[in-house]
Amino acid sequence: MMEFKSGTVSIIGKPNTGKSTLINLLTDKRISAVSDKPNTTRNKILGVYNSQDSQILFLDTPGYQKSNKFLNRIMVQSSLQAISEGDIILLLIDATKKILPEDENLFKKIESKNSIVAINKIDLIKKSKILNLINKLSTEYSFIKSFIPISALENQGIDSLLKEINNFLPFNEKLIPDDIYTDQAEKFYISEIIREKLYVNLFKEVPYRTAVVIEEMIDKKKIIVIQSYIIVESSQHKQIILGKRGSMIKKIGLESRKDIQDFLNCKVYLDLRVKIDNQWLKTKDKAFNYSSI
Ligand SMILES: Nc1nc2c(ncn2[C@@H]2O[C@H](COP(=O)(O)OP(=O)(O)OP(=O)(O)O)[C@@H](O)[C@H]2O)c(=O)[nH]1
Ligand SMILES: [Mg+2]
Repeated sequence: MMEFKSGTVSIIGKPNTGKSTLINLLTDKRISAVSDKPNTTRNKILGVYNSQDSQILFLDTPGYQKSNKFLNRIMVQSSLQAISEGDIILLLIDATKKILPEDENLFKKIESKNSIVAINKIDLIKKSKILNLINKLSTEYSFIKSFIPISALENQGIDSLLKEINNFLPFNEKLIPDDIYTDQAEKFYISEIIREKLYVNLFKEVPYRTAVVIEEMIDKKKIIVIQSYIIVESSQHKQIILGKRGSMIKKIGLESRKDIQDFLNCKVYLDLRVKIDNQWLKTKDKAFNYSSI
């Protein structure tokens, strides 16, 4: 019999490189919010991949970007923590973007680990460009174990990626039972679904200045009633989220309810309200409380 392997793989990278898209694909679940806006993910999020001979605990992380704001500092901290927790580091790079001098910082952070680089979004560029990029990076960062071209959106290169991860996984027992695919409370994932809809539907700075709180979930046998709040800083932002005659909150509520129902596999009544708290991004404790798990 083949020996079982298991371990933790931390997915890190700059904002918008496709980390959450990849973890959702790998775990076959919609566990992490995805949007076309950078800095969508705010927390370290676990998703479990099970196969016959391995179990991989993937950690999705907030895009790595230095900033002095409370919220961004909390986000960077959780990325750094994920680097220290990973048996393997999977650094995601967006194939369509230039590698900048400041990116070296991120490579430096993973130099002492078993690190693999996945070049994502290859569906958007020419093969020759991908090869050039791999040549350049492998010369510059020779400590990287391998470079794998992938498309998380179109499910390309994922088998090669899993094979490469498997090479570096330690021989180990199963870490968690098969039916558990995450370590977070349901409430957290439900708040992530609503946050995703805010990012997808709202523009400019508005989604960045919101948080979502799930106050209560009541199981009424045939339906789950969820009481939730979108926290905003100002009445202007509240108006934007409500939209003309409530049309925007209605859209966000409908889209969220559909995904929450799929997630919980149960009918849901979603009570979604907007609450103003003009201090939430200005107070360290509040930014932490509304954003941490
Ligand atoms: N064309 C293409 N788009 C992709 C691919 N992977 C992700 N995207 C898109 O890239 C955008 C960002 O994806 P996310 O998964 O939210 O990226 P992220 O790295 O988690 O971003 P943050 O949480 O903000 O750090 C979304 O619009 C995705 O649909 C890919 O392989 N190809
Ligand atoms: Mg993300």
